[in-house]
Amino acid sequence: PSWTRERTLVAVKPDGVQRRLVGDVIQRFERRGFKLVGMKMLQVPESLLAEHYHELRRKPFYPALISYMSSGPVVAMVWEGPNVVCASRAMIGHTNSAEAAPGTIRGDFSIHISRNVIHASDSVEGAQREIQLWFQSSELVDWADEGHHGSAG
Ligand code: DGI
Repeated sequence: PSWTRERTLVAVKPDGVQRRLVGDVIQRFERRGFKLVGMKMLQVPESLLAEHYHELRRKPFYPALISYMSSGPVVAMVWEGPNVVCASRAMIGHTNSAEAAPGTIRGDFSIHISRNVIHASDSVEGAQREIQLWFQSSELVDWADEGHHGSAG
């Protein structure tokens, strides 16, 4: 491809799994034209969450965040495509659900920042770090895009 191959980590959080929103999330990313290259369901170990949310460790909401993220399984995915990091942040919407625009995942499905349904990496560097943290390289599939999905290119 002409674009440098960009990937991002997306995770449907425990509330999203409980509410059967996994399919809707996948459908939005597929319809947009992004390519799924990794996916798994897991009960996220606290050690992984501690690394994932390292920057937030001193925030007052951190213990509640870790307990929420440990409250049930998560569906983690790696999506690939041009500007997928930036595009997926726009698709998930503002961190604070109250400010998330209708049409975004959070804007359509969430009313509170502490139950905001989905995670997506917020920078290209962050995405690389998170993908390495959440996935073994053997869990990522580099499949050929044969152009059957209808979008150009
Ligand atoms: O990348 P985001 O998930 O949009 O946002 P982030 O990396 O700043 O924060 C990670 C998660 O932590 C976020 O999805 C929800 C939670 N969080 C962030 N700020 C607050 C918060 N939870 C509460 N209760 N209050 C906050 O101010």
